[in-house]
Amino acid sequence: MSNVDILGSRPTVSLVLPCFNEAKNLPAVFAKIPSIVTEVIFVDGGSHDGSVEVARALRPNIVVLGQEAPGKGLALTIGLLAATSSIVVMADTDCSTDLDELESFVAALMDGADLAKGTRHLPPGGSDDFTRIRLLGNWILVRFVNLLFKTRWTDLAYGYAAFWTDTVRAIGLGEIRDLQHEVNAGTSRRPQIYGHGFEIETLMFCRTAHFGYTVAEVPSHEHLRVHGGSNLNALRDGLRVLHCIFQERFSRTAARMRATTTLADRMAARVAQSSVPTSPAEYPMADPSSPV
Ligand SMILES: Nc1nc2c(ncn2[C@@H]2O[C@H](COP(=O)(O)OP(=O)(O)O)[C@@H](O)[C@H]2O)c(=O)[nH]1
Ligand SMILES: [Mg+2]
Repeated sequence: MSNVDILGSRPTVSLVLPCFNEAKNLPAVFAKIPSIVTEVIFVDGGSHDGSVEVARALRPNIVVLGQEAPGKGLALTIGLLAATSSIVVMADTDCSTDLDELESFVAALMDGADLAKGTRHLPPGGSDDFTRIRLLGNWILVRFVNLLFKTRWTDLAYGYAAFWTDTVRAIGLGEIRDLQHEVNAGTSRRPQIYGHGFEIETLMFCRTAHFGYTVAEVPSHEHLRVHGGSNLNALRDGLRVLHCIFQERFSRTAARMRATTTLADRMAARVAQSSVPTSPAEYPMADPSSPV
């Protein structure tokens, strides 16, 4: 039975946009949000350039959430778990991920995948943003993953992807998100907690594959960010990704989580579609004066 049989031919789509100081990039990003998107969830990491006000002006019915501690990973877990549609797509707000491609991610889910992850290494995909170190690091990390998880992926740490919302809820992202309550917020821009940094894509993709779900790769072209600079440090964040790969493959927590439900249980949950989404009110906007 395909996902079209289960959920009909017109799924609802939420788009999650993590943002830290991207006010100048937002008009171009929002202009490309396709009409298939029914809900936009904007997770702000304490921007001090007016990003939230710009986002609200561009799309008045946007859902704006905040985060108590820094990190793209924390932002994505908050946003993905708040999605109320049957499909949720995540993309960046620096103009690097092209929202014109969004429907091809949705199509891959309708064709039977549980996760559609973007790849810059299958034609007509590509990247204008690969430095030598990023290219080499990504190449090595993909090979580690393919070896340990028996996958045949061509890309790893790329933040454009689409999930069935129940898949997001089944892979334990709530636990990752809630670790934020242990942190003393506001001390540095560097996320301290597992899953809260740029390793989040690796965590989600490896976990989805390890849990037995079907993962498809969708060719995607990564553009250069238009304004501002990257928040990623290739060496520091590359090491976090490497640690994450081993953690997801060998840790007892990962094994326990996999044992908790079977794939059949999780597919039944998709049919029931009865999960109650996290209330956005739980993640109010951070105090703009706090030095997140
Ligand atoms: N909410 C939130 N978004 C973030 C944070 N760090 C980065 N982002 C966003 O995540 C996306 C990717 O970050 P970027 O710095 O471009 O990393 P790169 O694409 O790997 O160079 C961008 O849209 C950023 O605005 C954060 O701590 N919180
Ligand atoms: Mg970027």
